[in-house]
Amino acid sequence: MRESTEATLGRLSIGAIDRIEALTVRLPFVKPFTISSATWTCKEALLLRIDGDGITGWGECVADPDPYYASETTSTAHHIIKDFLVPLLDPGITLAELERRFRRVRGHGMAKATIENALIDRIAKREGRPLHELLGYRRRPIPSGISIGIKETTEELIDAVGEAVATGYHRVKMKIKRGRDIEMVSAVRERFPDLPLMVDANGDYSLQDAEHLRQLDRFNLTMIEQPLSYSDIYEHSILQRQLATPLCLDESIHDLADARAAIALGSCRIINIKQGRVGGLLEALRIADFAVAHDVPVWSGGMDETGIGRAVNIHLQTAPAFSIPGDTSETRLYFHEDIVEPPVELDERGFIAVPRGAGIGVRINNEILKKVTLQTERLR
Ligand code: OSB
Ligand code: MG
Repeated sequence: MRESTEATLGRLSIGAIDRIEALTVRLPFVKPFTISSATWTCKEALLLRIDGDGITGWGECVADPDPYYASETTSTAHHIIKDFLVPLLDPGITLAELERRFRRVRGHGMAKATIENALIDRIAKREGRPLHELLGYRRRPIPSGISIGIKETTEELIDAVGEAVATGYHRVKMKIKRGRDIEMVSAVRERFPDLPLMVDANGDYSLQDAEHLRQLDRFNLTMIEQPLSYSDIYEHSILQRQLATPLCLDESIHDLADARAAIALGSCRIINIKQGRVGGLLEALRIADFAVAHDVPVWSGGMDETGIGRAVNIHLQTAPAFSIPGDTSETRLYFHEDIVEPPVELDERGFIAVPRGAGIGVRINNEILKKVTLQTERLR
């Protein structure tokens, strides 16, 4: 993050806090989503609502109910938020002070991001400014990419890719795993020779698979995301030296220190930044600026968020450092009905318009929210 941005944001006061509420919601997916380590049929998420001076801020935790993508879960996030992070919130402290206090809590970036997001939404609404403007960036159309899960058959996969291309997505990511890789990538590449295409293994391979993974080099992929373990940085540096295709790290990057280590070791040539994974918007911007200064481009990943988290990711991508289309796709791919309005839609050229309202700039549909809420708990 530019020093001026860091200072400006750091000085903002979190303001009044009258009430904090945690909600657990469950939204059925339009279709199941499969990665190498999990299949999800619905989005179960922890939401945080922070009220103060009549202004409401919303934050969405990107953790899943299970630890199959990351070690944090909705339950661990709820625990950490309720018992360790909320007690650190004093009205009127600055965002810089908030981050300083949060550092005592080791890890739990997803839990921290939930609170940070809700507070920043509330601050932006208080100032009557859209989130991207508060972060210091101008509106721009956001190019959209799509992440396609592992399919039962090659035909299903080709259909999904074809639909994505017809809709206008700027690049397609396909999930792979051991035994469901070369053949499927080959089929997609043959059918779509010029498509910007990448793969994401969610850590399914080991270094012993290096020779096997080298076969991917012939498909002109823009990158291979997280081929090795969710926690590894070192072995990716060995693998990267054996592959022509750029590696991209997702799971392994929890904060700026991880990004520095990965870049210094040559573990990746691209980074997938999920603000909800790295502790929030401020750390995401620090990683983005550090990476870009070291010639490592970044893009914004997604966690199948509801419209709350999706809106945050859209605002973040106005930062010029985000130079590659992200995993922010149209709402209709995930949900029949979402808890916010309006839904994310692509224009005829495959771009997303940044919401214009104050804060995250989308409205909560209370009727739908009520319908999908499993549990509500007052934390303050
Ligand atoms: O690895 O990027 C990933 C979804 C859930 C968990 C992990 C990942 C993903 C995606 C989908 O790829 C991103 C999205 O469409 O929001
Ligand atoms: Mg990924």
